[in-house]
Amino acid sequence: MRLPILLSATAVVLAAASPHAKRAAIDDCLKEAKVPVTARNSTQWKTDAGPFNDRLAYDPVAVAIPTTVEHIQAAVSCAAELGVKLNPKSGGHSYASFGLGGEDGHLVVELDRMYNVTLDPETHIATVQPGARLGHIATVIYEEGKRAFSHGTCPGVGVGGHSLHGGFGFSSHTHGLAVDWITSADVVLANGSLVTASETENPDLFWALRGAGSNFGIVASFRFKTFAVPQNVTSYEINLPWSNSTNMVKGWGALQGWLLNGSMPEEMNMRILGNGFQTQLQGLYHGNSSALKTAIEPLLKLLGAKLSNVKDYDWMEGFEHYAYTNDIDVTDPDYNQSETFYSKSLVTSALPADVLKSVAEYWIKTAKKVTRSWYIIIDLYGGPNSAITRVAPEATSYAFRDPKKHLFLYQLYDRSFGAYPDDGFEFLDGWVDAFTGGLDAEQWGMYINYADPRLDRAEAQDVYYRQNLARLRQIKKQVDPAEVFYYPQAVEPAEA
Ligand code: ABL
Repeated sequence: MRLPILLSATAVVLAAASPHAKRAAIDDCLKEAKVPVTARNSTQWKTDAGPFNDRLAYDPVAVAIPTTVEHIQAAVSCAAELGVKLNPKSGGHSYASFGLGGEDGHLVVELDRMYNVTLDPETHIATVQPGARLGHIATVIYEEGKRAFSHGTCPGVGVGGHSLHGGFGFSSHTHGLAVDWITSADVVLANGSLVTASETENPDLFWALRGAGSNFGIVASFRFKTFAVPQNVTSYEINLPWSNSTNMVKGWGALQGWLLNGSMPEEMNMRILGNGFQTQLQGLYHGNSSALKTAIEPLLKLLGAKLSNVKDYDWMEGFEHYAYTNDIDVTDPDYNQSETFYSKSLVTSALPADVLKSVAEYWIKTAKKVTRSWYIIIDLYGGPNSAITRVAPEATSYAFRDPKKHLFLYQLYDRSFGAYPDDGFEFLDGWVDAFTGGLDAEQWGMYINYADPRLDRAEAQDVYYRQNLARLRQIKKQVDPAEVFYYPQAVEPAEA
């Protein structure tokens, strides 16, 4: 194994070298170490080096396609030695293309050939390779043992980014974030070594991985606890009569009060979905439709609204419902979904009346007039019965666990068909300002799984990690002082 080299002679020379020389040096190193790579200009290169967000295409210096842990270690050692920045790419769904480095010239470690998932029949622990996609994991653990974990709605998203930065989905109010189910991980560090991280082994690293993982190493193997799938789940919708800002303020205020006073049962998972055509609640109840109907009745009264589209499902049908596809078990290395968009996120406390008003007015007066394909998702994230905020705020580096401060999670998403317009950004910027303008910094943050690449590095670190940033920077200094794992919003090592 190679020792950590902070700034080797080669690295110094290469830092100033032309992209072409850098490429040749990395190619040679990977070849010598027998790490499989994707040939530049091949069809496969287009898939492996292609972004999920077509707005943000980058040109990697090389793409390694490891099939073993040793390949991952060797790729990391090459990057460290040559002073090339490196990023793991699990499913490749980063909104900011951080799996590609978020800029040109990085070594991409494309993990999607490593997607094996096994379930221990006794402990119900799933061992998961780092390039497994959420739909594949869900399928295997369901088929082998009727088990589940907190996956999101998109089956093609990779386990790495999803679970190392939080991992929210339609199980999270009931069972918490994906990050909460990790029991241990084998991690390749910047010096090429392989270590185990758990509560008892390398606990600082384990803490850092569970919220800010992409900054600290490449997980080569995850171990997840799993939960028994509920026998039934029920999907449902509630159309909201929020066509003007007065109704919206009133309805949203009532919904927020209902969430805050503990009326949302643990089994319920729910979000507001708003777009150019409709505003509705959508949910997945972990239980059957008759139990749902009883549990939701008080809310319907409060909102003066009706249940619609109620569907009884088994667990995997519930996944398919919100994935809008039956194609859940995704393992194909040619998988290459993409779209063109700008997205922003928020996590906020309960909204004071003046903030509700400015947000609702922006929604009605500005958003409704934007003709691109935008949507806003507002997850009913916290509240007294949420499994997410039951975990102690300091237990993991994931920053948003305070029952008093973290009530809603938001994804704002503006998609264009064709190039995204230069004057498009102000739309979501303005909407986010309508929230944050009336909140204190401690009442809001942002979620890196919906990364906004237009934040500068200092601001990004602050809003993603808040009170946990100082400790993350200390750990970064210990395990990756030369910033081998780097992207434009990566955690900076603490100063000496
Ligand atoms: C996410 O993180 C959301 O959870 C999904 O709901 C979202 O999917 C994807 N990312 C987007 O990359 C979208 C669908 O693509 C849209 O067709 C749909 O209108 C929207 O969700 C809201 O349901």
